[in-house]
Amino acid sequence: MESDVSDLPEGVSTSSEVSLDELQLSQRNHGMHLEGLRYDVTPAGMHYLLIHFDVPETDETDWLLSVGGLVRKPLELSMAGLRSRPSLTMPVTMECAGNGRARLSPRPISQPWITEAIGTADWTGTPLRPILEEAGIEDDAVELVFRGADHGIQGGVEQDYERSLSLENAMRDEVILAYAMNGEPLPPQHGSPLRLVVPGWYGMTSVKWLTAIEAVPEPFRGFQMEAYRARQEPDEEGEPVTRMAPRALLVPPGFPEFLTRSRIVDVGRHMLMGRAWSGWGPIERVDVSSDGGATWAEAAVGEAVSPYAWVPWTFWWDAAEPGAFELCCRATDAAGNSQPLEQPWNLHGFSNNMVQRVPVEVRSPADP
Ligand SMILES: Nc1nc2c(c(=O)[nH]1)N[C@H]1C(S)=C(S)[C@@H](COP(=O)(O)O)O[C@H]1N2
Ligand SMILES: [Mo]
Repeated sequence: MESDVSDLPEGVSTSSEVSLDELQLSQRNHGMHLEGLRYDVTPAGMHYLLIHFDVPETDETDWLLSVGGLVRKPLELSMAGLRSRPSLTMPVTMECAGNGRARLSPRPISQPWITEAIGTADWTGTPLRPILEEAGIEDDAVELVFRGADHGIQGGVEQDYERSLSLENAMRDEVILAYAMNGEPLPPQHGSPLRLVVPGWYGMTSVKWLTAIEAVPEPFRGFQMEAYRARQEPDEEGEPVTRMAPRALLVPPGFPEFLTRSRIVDVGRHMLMGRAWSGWGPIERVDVSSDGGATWAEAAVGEAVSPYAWVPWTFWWDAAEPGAFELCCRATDAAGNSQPLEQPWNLHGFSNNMVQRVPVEVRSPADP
């Protein structure tokens, strides 16, 4: 869907070419290489990154997490203390809410993701709920605000990175304070020494470099809460961005052309593989198209390595004739949510889960 370009709001561009500012953002915040979809758990260096400001200088030896605000017993927790508490390790698929933004028209000017703002890491941490119970949340608290150690200016507002969760969402069993990723201490860029991990939600919720948790009596209206809302107009209230919309991605088959990354495969049968996930429930089916979404056939869906991780899927593609094809894949979750063929537009480019399109040239083996 195209928005009306006659009165273009600030912060969007009608050019399909990204600016140097966006290039700079996309170098600091790299995506996952799509061939990395072959791994159940993404190698840490391949996992996407989104860092709003700078990676802060942190030291695990004197790190203290404070739990305060409307609590009966404020806590100061050291990393040694957090590590000695019960631990939980689980693979969690995380996706940036801005994934898919770069193809929108007009394009919201921000980190220009195409489809690669994803990854699945094996996070280890301690469940949040027992800590909240120990602190004793007062009855008049409605939300928890999670504060990161990073600081900067966004939208003209100087801020620490802060996001909130309702008590109900924060108390869920799968919400952890993570100190390890893929069996190693968190790397600096992923939140060392401590981060929140909220499975099923878009990544902005999983606050990195976590220094404070504060119980508050009103819904928190900080910058990062107001920013992550889907709106058509700047002055609209909009809908909060929460859980991940379903998405399937495929490992691009064959080999790529360097600049365009378009694919070349030989005539024959090819096993396509990919992953699919949704924050709204298990993946029920994945469909594949080789004609740009005109016709679809069902893929074989495998087992996820955890309830919060993507599922693998495979599909035998019979590329019988040479020519130009467009591969697409589409996930449907148990709640009945699926992926559109046309991209949903909003002012900041959130939750664009339009189906992936991979142009492929099928050549006969005799072609040079
Ligand atoms: N403190 C802090 N936490 C943060 C961010 C940030 O900039 N600062 N970025 C958020 C966003 S938008 C995303 S998508 C995820 C990315 O996590 P990753 O970089 O470990 O993949 O972290 C979230 N947590
Ligand atoms: Mo993000």
